[in-house]
Amino acid sequence: MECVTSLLSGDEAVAAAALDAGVSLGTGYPGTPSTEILETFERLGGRAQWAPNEKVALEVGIGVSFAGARSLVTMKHVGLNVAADPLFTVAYSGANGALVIVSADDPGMASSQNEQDSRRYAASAGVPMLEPSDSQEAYDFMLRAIEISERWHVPVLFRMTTRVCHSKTLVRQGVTPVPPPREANFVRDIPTRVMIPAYARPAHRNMRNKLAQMAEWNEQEGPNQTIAGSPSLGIITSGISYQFAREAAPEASVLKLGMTYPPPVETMRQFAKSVERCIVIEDGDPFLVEQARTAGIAVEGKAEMYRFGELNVGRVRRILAGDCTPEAKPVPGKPPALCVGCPHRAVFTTLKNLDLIVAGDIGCYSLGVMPPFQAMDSLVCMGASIGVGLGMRHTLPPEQARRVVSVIGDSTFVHSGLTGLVEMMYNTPESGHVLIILDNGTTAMTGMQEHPGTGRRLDHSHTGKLVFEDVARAMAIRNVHVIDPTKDPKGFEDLLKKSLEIPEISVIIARRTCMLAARQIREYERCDGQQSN
Ligand SMILES: Cc1ncc(C[n+]2csc(CCOP(=O)(O)OP(=O)(O)O)c2C)c(N)n1
Ligand code: SF4
Repeated sequence: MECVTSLLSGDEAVAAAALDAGVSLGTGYPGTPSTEILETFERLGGRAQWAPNEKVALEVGIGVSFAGARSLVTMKHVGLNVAADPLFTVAYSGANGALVIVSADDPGMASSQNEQDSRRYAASAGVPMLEPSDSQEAYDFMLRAIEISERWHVPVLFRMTTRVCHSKTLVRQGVTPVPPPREANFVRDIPTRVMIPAYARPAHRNMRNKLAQMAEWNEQEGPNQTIAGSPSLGIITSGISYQFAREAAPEASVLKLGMTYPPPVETMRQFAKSVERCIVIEDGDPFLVEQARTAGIAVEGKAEMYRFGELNVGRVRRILAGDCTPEAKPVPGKPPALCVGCPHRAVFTTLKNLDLIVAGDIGCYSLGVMPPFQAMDSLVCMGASIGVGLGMRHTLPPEQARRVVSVIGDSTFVHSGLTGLVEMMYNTPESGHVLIILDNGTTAMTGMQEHPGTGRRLDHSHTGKLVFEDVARAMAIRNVHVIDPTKDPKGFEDLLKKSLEIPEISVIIARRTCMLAARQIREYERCDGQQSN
């Protein structure tokens, strides 16, 4: 492989490493800040596809790995919750070809509904975790992750954070030779891959043994680095926090951990002993602090107030100084708003005018909560609008129950609304229920990705299409309507009122293409020779 140096974001570096390592299939579900990994992988010539959701993406990745080929699965941190079920069991069955799962965390919630720390999943599922701190490490560690996965036959978690995903640094490719991937080939191995209790019990023990071996390897050869400095201050850190710590205290001795689970406890102990004061600088949860203290290593951690939001150089200086005085409030930016001409506007105008109780969901349309609409009463996680709406319908007094509607985007409906619709059909509230699917023909919020409802693949080529009205009718739902609320606001209002009056379930598909995506979609359709809807 030729050596090249280029300026890459962390996401691009992961994609480049996956390509250089011969990853056979990249699969995932969009989510900021991870989305660009698969888009880049496809652009570079890799085989990449969007799954309906993260659970399916991981399951496909597991299948690729069981077939002996290399797979990359990408998602944002909350996606790991959706993929947690297969994750915890593939931790037992293990991988054959490399299985690397990127989970991109969003400390500070630039574009997320929570700031959970993916490192907890590594410890909880018993899966090794690597954490790059810049694009070069994103590239190098991805190659390491593939090596670890195939050496111990384990899935590997790869934690990135917003700044590592999106910042660009120089990356030198092609320096480390990568063992070539094996040909995909099915070899039967029932006790390893069929996790009935009889096989899962020894598999759990085997997984713990492998973790112990990996911990030992991490001590000796792991991607960790000690930077000698003043003996009076030692900093244990990982990921992007390393960059902040270096700038905040250039004189300090630093232990930068690249593999944070299983942690190299003895290396941490020796390092802590070598300095007068040892402090852990990490974003998110006090994960490394807890790992160190559990092993009896005396380290300082950050004060609780620094658990919230992203770290930066200034905040790290404050942590080092033990400064717990209130921080200056960031200058408020312009509040986000739906685009002028956005098709969601007509829907939220009607929801507000009718003063409905709106169980909402996640997407551009979450902005329906902002003025001038303020027409969203709940937002929990992708797909939750339907269940939450049904729960309210089941229990509110009848005059309130009849005002409840669930509102969900098209990509979100495919991701995790389908089973909610089954619940709606199966456990119908006495007053019925109304679901509005906002079909703007794209996954707008994360940058216009395709999904099964668009009928186009990740590379925008034509494929099978999930037709929402057909799905609803196939579930024996009688009241299924398709309308463009922007074109016919009065018709939409009348339809909604009528649907709320009857004690039955109704699905209203509010269909109009996202204004920003419309031109591009017309172009894809022209190429496909298809008719625009
Ligand atoms: C489990 C999970 N995966 C991914 C995301 C990131 N995300 C938030 S909403 C969304 C989809 C939005 O698309 P759609 O429902 O079509 O609404 P639109 O933005 O087009 O209005 C995605 C991918 C998330 N919040 N949670
Ligand atoms: S990107 Fe599209 S869906 Fe999102 S606010 Fe703008 S017009 Fe609406």
